[in-house]
Amino acid sequence: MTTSVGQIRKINRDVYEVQAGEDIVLCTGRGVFRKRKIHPKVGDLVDYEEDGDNLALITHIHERKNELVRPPIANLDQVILVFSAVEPAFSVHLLDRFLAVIEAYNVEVLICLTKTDLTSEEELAHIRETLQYYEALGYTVLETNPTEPVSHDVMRPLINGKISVLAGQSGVGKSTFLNSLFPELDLETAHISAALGRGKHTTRHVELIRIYDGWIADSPGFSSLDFQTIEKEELRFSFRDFNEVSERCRFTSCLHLKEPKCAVKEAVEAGDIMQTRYDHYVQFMNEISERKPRY
Ligand SMILES: Nc1nc2c(ncn2[C@@H]2O[C@H](COP(=O)(O)OP(=O)(O)O)[C@@H](O)[C@H]2O)c(=O)[nH]1
Ligand SMILES: [Mg+2]
Ligand SMILES: [Zn+2]
Repeated sequence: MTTSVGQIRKINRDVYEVQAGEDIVLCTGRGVFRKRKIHPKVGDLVDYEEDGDNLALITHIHERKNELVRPPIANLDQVILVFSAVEPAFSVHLLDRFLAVIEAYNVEVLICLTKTDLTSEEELAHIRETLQYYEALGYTVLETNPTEPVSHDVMRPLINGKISVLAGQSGVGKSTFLNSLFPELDLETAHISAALGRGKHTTRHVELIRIYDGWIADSPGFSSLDFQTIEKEELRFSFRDFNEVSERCRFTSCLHLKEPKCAVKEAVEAGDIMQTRYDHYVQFMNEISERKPRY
């Protein structure tokens, strides 16, 4: 029996679709996985053995670079954060919340602004000004709507060679964005009223879709994040704009809260760090302080 290597792209109950070169091999997991509560995830690199007419058998899961719990994805390279200009309104609070958590995962971030066709020039100019601050921090920012999709020349290099996941509130236009690039995907899109209804999005189903030379998950379950697994010391490094400045704080362990001679607070006052960024940072720090211990 020969062992081959592939990557899980889709899971249907106990059957794993493993991509091996151009082929898709249907596999089951070793019985021992269940006993040891090992759950292969989409994105996992696996060893599998083929056995004639039977389903192939996954025998080993390679060490993961990282993993998300919800949605369950392993070896993620990039998160595409989708925000709509309106319906729902653009939220810089949610943007900071996503970024703070994602920075801890050490994956790339793309920020995508949708529904630019539904907003006034004035409102759009205001959102653009905010997003320019984030662009200056090194985040790539894109704008899209169905009549002005992002060009393939721009998207291709951002997707190639990576596993990406779309994240953002229901109704912001994640599926519409993918459809605008690849109409043949024909992903289901929803009106806001329906999209906000509970129950519809409780599905656990995650599938990696091949686009260009990369993989993307149009995730239903990644709309908000909490700080359950992040410590204050980590959150401190999740704000890119604070890092260099913080070298000038009086205390090397400064959390930029009540400490004296804090260079970050000085930079906020001088207008070099966005006030809302700092306010959100303090709020997230408080959430971590107040969270209940987990057992
Ligand atoms: N006018 C306009 N409508 C959009 C745009 N993006 C999404 N929509 C609409 O917003 C609703 C929700 O979009 P959908 O892609 O299902 O959002 P998802 O829940 O994030 O996947 C649908 O009715 C879409 O037609 C956009 O850029 N412009
Ligand atoms: Mg969708
Ligand atoms: Zn400080």
